[in-house]
Amino acid sequence: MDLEVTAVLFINLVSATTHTWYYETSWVDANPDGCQERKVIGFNGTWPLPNLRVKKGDRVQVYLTNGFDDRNTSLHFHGLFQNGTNQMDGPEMVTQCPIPPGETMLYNFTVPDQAGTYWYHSHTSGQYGDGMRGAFIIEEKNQDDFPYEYDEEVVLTVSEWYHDLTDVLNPKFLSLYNPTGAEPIPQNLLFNETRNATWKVEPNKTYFLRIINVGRFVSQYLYMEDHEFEIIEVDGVMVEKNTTDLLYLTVAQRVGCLVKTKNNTDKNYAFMTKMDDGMLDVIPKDLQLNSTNYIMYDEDKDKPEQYYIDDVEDFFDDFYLKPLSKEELFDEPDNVIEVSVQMDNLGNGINYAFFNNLTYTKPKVPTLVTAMSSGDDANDASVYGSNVNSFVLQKDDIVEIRLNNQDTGRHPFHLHGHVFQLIDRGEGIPEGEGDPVAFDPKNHTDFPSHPLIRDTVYVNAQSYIVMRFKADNPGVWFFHCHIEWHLDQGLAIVLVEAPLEMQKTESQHFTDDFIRSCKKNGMNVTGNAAGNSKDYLDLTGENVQHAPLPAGFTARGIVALVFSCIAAILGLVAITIYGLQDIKDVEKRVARDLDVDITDDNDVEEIHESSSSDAIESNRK
Ligand SMILES: *[C@@H]1O[C@H](CO)[C@@H](O)[C@H](O)[C@H]1NC(C)=O
Ligand SMILES: *[C@@H]1O[C@H](CO)[C@@H](O)[C@H](O)[C@H]1NC(C)=O
Ligand SMILES: *[C@@H]1O[C@H](CO)[C@@H](O)[C@H](O)[C@H]1NC(C)=O
Ligand SMILES: *[C@@H]1O[C@H](CO)[C@@H](O)[C@H](O)[C@H]1NC(C)=O
Ligand SMILES: *[C@@H]1O[C@H](CO)[C@@H](O)[C@H](O)[C@H]1NC(C)=O
Ligand SMILES: *[C@@H]1O[C@H](CO)[C@@H](O)[C@H](O)[C@H]1NC(C)=O
Ligand SMILES: *[C@@H]1O[C@H](CO)[C@@H](O)[C@H](O)[C@H]1NC(C)=O
Ligand SMILES: *[C@@H]1O[C@H](CO)[C@@H](O)[C@H](O)[C@H]1NC(C)=O
Ligand SMILES: *[C@@H]1O[C@H](CO)[C@@H](O)[C@H](O)[C@H]1NC(C)=O
Ligand SMILES: *[C@@H]1O[C@H](CO)[C@@H](O)[C@H](O)[C@H]1NC(C)=O
Ligand SMILES: *[C@@H]1O[C@H](CO)[C@@H](O)[C@H](O)[C@H]1NC(C)=O
Ligand SMILES: *[C@@H]1O[C@H](CO)[C@@H](O)[C@H](O)[C@H]1NC(C)=O
Ligand SMILES: [Cu+2]
Repeated sequence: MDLEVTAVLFINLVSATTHTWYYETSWVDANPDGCQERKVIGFNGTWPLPNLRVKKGDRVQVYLTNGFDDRNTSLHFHGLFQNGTNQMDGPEMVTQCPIPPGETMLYNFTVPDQAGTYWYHSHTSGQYGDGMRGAFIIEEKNQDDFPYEYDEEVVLTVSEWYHDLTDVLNPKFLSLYNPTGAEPIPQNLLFNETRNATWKVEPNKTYFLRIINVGRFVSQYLYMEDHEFEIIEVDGVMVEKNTTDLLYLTVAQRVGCLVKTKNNTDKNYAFMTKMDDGMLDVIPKDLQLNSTNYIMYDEDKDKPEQYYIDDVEDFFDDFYLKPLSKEELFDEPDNVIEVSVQMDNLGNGINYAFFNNLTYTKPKVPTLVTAMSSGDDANDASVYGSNVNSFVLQKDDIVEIRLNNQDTGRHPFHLHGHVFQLIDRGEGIPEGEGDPVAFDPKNHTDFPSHPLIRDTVYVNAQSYIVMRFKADNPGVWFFHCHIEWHLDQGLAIVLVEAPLEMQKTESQHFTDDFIRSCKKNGMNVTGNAAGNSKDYLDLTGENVQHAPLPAGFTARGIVALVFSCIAAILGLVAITIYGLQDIKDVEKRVARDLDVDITDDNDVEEIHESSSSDAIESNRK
């Protein structure tokens, strides 16, 4: 299926391959869970997308053509450093303008110092949840450099799956009628983009299993009947072997494990995946949380039944993994970024996610454009806008991020362009069992001398994580919750690292493709967050978040109000996002009753905040 154009270059006896791939996005019909056919995003009319494979040091050239006629796209290579090629990182409005319909963008970069299990996905709202995702594997240049022995390598992606498209789910989710921010409930779990899957194995072998959670929401537990996982890699970082029978993988995390097969083919075994149902706001009766797949030794023998374990809460805690690099704990930080996470409603009634009271709001030009064009002002965080939540870092600073989670859910955070040391992680405090606990720099357990290193970590409910990294990769790097719903709610900050270094570096200057995408979007390739390139300190006209709720008005108040309105109209007693099938119509009718100005195309973003909050106020009187 891959038409790969390969050129081998010999430079001073060092060989590096250039891989060139051409892909065009399009809608494809698929039925991955065997329960419902739907549209998914394919490349060149095919889905699932290919697993891409390169070697350390190789050059990658992916020509991505936007084959849609009504929407933008983008492509992110998750976990890659993009050292010197920040514009190839992918997130739209952070490091590039979105690729408009009909346009092509060349993603052109090398992978000089990374090897391991990575993946690629669209960084345009919701698209990867609609299937635009695949594995990206970087092998060692010489197999001898790989620190463990194995017989065969196997890639395995897991994810949760929805029968509805993002186009249907997102407007319901980010809606005045979903004031608690309940995330859509998935219908199934996928295993290698299908269900009831078979992994054919041979006896007496050691497999290197590269597992990637390519989902958009739920973490998964993985466990096998009578087989163990020997963890050797997390997120591209090799670690000392540690054995477990129960893995926990948040979305975007990867784990590389050795799995030793039995010495006979007497029977087949179950390979289970289970949703972290603690993340679901409601659990529909017919939702299967456990999913059975098959480790197949002999196809003539019976398929295994579901395999049960006592307790999933006792999963392997990655905090204790020891990187083989033996990298020591970084010194005391030069720069401490302290952020707290909350979810709350703004004046339009919609539930947003906040870092330090700011919900990420896209600037008018990509933040990288501002960093490259603002000269010395690039060191002044204000040019990136008051609602982008940017932090400027200086070259080679040791940076510490202290993240205090005031929300009652667990969240997986990802930093682009780096791996980081996870130096502390507090225990979770379940909802109703106490107040959130923040990291206390004056009173904490000793940091590990050789901490865990990876690119995606979870923070527990109402608790904290502390991370350190060295700012040795000039660029604009997104730091965000990898739950796509939460990113759409604005759970992101932007780190602007050594912008003056970037301005001086030839390879960071924009390619023709980059400039063309911006022009086609009507965006300049200079300017501050407001698009102003005359006075970078003048942010007049920048995008900002909606006004706060009127004083004294709470989410609970909105729930009561909205539910009673809906109940009044439809005669329903209770309603959850799951089952809100006819929201489009309901919305219009409720809006009319509330006297909310809702546009005909039903775009909730276009509700005028003044009129909607006025409407709420007047209804309360
Ligand atoms: C994808 O389609 C384009 C034309 O749209 C073609 O040039 C390219 O070779 C195809 N790529 C693959 C991998 O088949
Ligand atoms: C998996 O098994 C379930 C239950 O038997 C069935 O409904 C579904 O269609 C199967 N899916 C696939 C992809 O085989
Ligand atoms: C990719 O980037 C390299 C390094 O800048 C450059 O030499 C090469 O020409 C680029 N590839 C294409 C197809 O433009
Ligand atoms: C998953 O799919 C990939 C690509 O089709 C395949 O190479 C791999 O063997 C599959 N993994 C398992 C565990 O079956
Ligand atoms: C096969 O494995 C079992 C369990 O590990 C062991 O007890 C047995 O001795 C092994 N048999 C052979 C022939 O190696
Ligand atoms: C597995 O290896 C053991 C020990 O080498 C051998 O006795 C046994 O026959 C092998 N099993 C199979 C199914 O090949
Ligand atoms: C799902 O798996 C867990 C752990 O094995 C088990 O306790 C539970 O009963 C299973 N649920 C169903 C519906 O099979
Ligand atoms: C393995 O993990 C356990 C905790 O799960 C930890 O106590 C131990 O130090 C780890 N050992 C290695 C070598 O990673
Ligand atoms: C966020 O807002 C609350 C309430 O207005 C205030 O107490 C807190 O200091 C603010 N936090 C930050 C980091 O600005
Ligand atoms: C330090 O933290 C521990 C455990 O979190 C707590 O029990 C103790 O009261 C704290 N001590 C001070 C002085 O805050
Ligand atoms: C980026 O490259 C520079 C040198 O070219 C190196 O010092 C630095 O460690 C690299 N950063 C990362 C994150 O790989
Ligand atoms: C682009 O820049 C020009 C000149 O600074 C300005 O007149 C124009 O309004 C800008 N366009 C946008 C879309 O910001
Ligand atoms: Cu989250």
